[in-house]
Amino acid sequence: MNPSPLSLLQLGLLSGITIAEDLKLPDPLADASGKPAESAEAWEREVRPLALEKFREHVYGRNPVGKPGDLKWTRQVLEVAGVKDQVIEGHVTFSGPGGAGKIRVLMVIPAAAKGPVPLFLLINNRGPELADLTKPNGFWPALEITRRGFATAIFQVADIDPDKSEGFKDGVHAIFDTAPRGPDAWGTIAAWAWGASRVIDALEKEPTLDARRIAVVGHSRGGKTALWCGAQDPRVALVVSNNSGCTGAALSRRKQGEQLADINRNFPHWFCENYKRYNGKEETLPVDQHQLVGLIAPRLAYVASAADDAWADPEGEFLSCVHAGPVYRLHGKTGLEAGTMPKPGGKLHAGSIGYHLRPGKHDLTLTDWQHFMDFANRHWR
Ligand code: GTR
Repeated sequence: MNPSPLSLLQLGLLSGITIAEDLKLPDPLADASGKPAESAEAWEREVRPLALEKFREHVYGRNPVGKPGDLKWTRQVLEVAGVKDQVIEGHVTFSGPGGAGKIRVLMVIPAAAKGPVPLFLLINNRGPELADLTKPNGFWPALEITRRGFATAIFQVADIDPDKSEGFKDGVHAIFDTAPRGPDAWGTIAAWAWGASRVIDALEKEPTLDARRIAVVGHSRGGKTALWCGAQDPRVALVVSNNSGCTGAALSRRKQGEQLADINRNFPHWFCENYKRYNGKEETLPVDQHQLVGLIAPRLAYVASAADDAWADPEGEFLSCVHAGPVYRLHGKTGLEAGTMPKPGGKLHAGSIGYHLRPGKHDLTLTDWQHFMDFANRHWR
């Protein structure tokens, strides 16, 4: 990776220049009056609700519903040829004014599990064939995850909202959007994040799982979803963002790789209408993405970049982790262990924010998963 002159300047923070001065990032500790919170309690009371509101209003949109009153989880054990682990197929069902919804979940629990096991829940934004346990793949290496002692589950984003711009006529929008949609109505990423929380509603009751050690993992658009889910849902103990890029972990104000005008043009359904007002005017956004990582504090956050993934701006993803640090430190935690971006192949696993830079292109691979599991082992065991 050859950093541009601009990013070298921004990485000048490593030699004492702070990027906050270069990019004028919003202070992740500031309350409504602009004063930094002085304790974790004050931050939780004054800053967290405010930051969540800003992300709802200007970026992801507002959900019209929380946990539906009639949410149900039905499941059965499946026999899969050649798989010794316990395989469970279940459905989360719910309804709203516009009809009923159903999310299929496939879960694998290590055969050797002796007590409640931690879970890696993958938000699958690719094809359902990746959930076929008879065809091992790096995107969801289920049997490698169970071999290392974790349970894992997967669901398809399309079960919540198909990934297309059709005027919000299908998926959970058709079920729950009654009033005409306002400029802050939820987009598709918010809908997926809501769906991930509904899967957690179901899985937190599974007796073989440890509900205090649930990791939510997403790649790219799924990574944006994992971050927004974890920012809002305190049951997520570890949020994993893989190559999430623009409106995921990458700082918008850097305007490197994919920018707001690109994402809002190509994916007009992902975010709320208000977000389009900031196309080309990233510096006027009331928030930036380091605050999203900060909203995960004091829980564990993990950001993974790929060295050849310039579209996702690896440096911008790394710098969000750096600038979420003050929120972690206020909570008595180390954010990233160091402010220096690792070289390709390098990782930072000691702090409550983990990071690695995988050599290669935009993808979710077994190498990424090995890092996620190493990080979880280090902090959970
Ligand atoms: C790209 C998009 C990115 C990222 C990616 C993906 O086309 O520009 O923001 O989400 O798709 O999901 O793979």
